[in-house]
Amino acid sequence: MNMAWIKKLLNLNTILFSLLAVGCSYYSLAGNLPPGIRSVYIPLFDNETTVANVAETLTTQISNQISDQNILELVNFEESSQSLLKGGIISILDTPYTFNANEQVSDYRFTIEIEVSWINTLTQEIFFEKKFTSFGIYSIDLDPSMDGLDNDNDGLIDGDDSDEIGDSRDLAINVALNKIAIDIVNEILGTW
Ligand SMILES: [Ca+2]
Ligand SMILES: [Ca+2]
Repeated sequence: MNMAWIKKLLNLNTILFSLLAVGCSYYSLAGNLPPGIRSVYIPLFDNETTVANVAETLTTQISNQISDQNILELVNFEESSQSLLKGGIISILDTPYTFNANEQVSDYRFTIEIEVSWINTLTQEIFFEKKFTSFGIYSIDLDPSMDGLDNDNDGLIDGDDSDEIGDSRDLAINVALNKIAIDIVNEILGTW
């Protein structure tokens, strides 16, 4: 590698580092949450992609996680809620993941990126504003019950896992959305 390249790389690193630093100071809204945030209103997530129904499923999954974990009371109107959790789907991608012996794609990876903010409705203070990414793997030829993949990453494969049934892409989407809902709930808990 010649010096010019090394210099370029160093410059790139500096830029990346600065970006990260800016990102951190922007996102690091630590400090203590004002006490008394007990409720949340979650409007339907925006969908900037052309993939149908994902925003609805995502919003439901997040609401279910919050209610299952019993961390905040779900409220139907922003006016009567102490906080607002809103967001949107930025991108959805289906990309080749593994290839067979003939160099044809055998498994695809479904990737979703979303942006979420959690806001105090009274003061407009932003508790966090963050991007989340999640994915699920699916076979295009085989049913999830016989694709040799641990589709939902729970350690059980195919016939040993009663969850690995149905349309393989739908399953991958559900797995990805469920994972992202858990990440968001953890982020909310981490803010405390
Ligand atoms: Ca499994
Ligand atoms: Ca499977």
